[in-house]
Amino acid sequence: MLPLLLMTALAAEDIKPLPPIPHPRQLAWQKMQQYAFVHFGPNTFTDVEWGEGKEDPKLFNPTALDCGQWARTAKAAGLTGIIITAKHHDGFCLWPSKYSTHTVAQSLYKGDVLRELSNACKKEGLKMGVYLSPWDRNHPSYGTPEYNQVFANMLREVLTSYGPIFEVWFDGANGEGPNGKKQVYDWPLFVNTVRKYQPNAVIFSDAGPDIRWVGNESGHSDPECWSTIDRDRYVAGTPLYQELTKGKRGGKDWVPAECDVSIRPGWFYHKEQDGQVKSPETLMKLWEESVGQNGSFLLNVPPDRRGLWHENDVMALLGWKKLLDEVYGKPLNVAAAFSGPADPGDSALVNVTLSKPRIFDRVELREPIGLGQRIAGFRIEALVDEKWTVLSNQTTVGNRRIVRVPRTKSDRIRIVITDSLAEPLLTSVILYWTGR
Ligand code: FUL
Repeated sequence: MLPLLLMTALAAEDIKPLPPIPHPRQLAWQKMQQYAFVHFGPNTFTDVEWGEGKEDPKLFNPTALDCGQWARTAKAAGLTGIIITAKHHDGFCLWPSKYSTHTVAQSLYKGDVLRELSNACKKEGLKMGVYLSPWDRNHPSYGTPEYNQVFANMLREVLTSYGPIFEVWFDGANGEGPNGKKQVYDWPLFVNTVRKYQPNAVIFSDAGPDIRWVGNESGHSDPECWSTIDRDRYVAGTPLYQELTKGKRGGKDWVPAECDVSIRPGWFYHKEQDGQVKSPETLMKLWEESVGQNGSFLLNVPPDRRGLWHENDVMALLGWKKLLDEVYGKPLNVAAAFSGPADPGDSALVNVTLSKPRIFDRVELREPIGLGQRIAGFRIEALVDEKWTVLSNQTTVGNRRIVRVPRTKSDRIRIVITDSLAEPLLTSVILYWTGR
């Protein structure tokens, strides 16, 4: 076993990276951890999940739209950005696009929702992202080569008018348009358009290129979760999506996972789901299984017909933040508690010594992912009644890995690395008590 290196003991420039490694835009994105998704559009007013594109644009008529309310709540809940459905499958544009006649400009609400959101995010210090569905059930050119340029033009409008965009979310769905034809998407054109106008934005789809769908819409990755895949194996809308949950050990490309889920059963607001908002406890569990499993957490909170986040959703978000603060805001140790990189004779081991025995039930590990994802197997042990007891056997670490362990009281914990693609590196081992 190669020696385990503690980043506290070594300067990063002394360590050889293990390719592939993240691009700076991917590293910046990974730091955002949890952010909001907003599904909003004609579907909010027609009570469906997938509009047909034939809806009268006048139906879109929020009575009290306040993106500031979303942004203030998101900020208070610890979310770091908001990604909005600028255009869903029905083709309706939440901005007054010059390339469509199915937009806010034709609705009773005459404003520009993207402008409102951009101003609100700036005010609260949140980042803004956009979802644009290439599938368009309204646009007359959909299903012809001309549509690819229309979509690129729409992208350009959105990417040049509202300030920095941190993520562009491409939905993989590819159905029929108004003329009954499917579109052959020009992905290189779409990707180049984003790179040209927002080079710092990460591009999401089933197949990346920057970040990948996690293969489910339930908001979690797998305990074994690699930030690497072989990208050329996938296309947007891939039938191999189940592989995306774990990613691939030793994959050629750095394409980390984003875990999307809605706070309600639907992506869009439906009044009858007001009683089905996920509880703070559920949100906490999903956060642990996404951010705490080497992914990011994209939580959808759909505005209602007023154009506001519903009171029940706001309560759930703030309740979740309270739980996060109570537990993850109060680690039981600090990184300085490391006793050193090695015990003689078993070099792949980190000792954590606490000043006094503490009760804990979560152990968090972090790898310095800028140098590649390395650890492929580890064991968590604690000294209990003078015996080293195994609390958990796991595989990957990545950016953040939060491991649920049995309630344990101890002042000595050790991490034994059992498998690694290169010299294993850890920046932190942190203990928490959740009582759950
Ligand atoms: C899916 C879409 O079809 C849903 O309507 C929703 O937008 C979800 C996030 O992605 O592919």
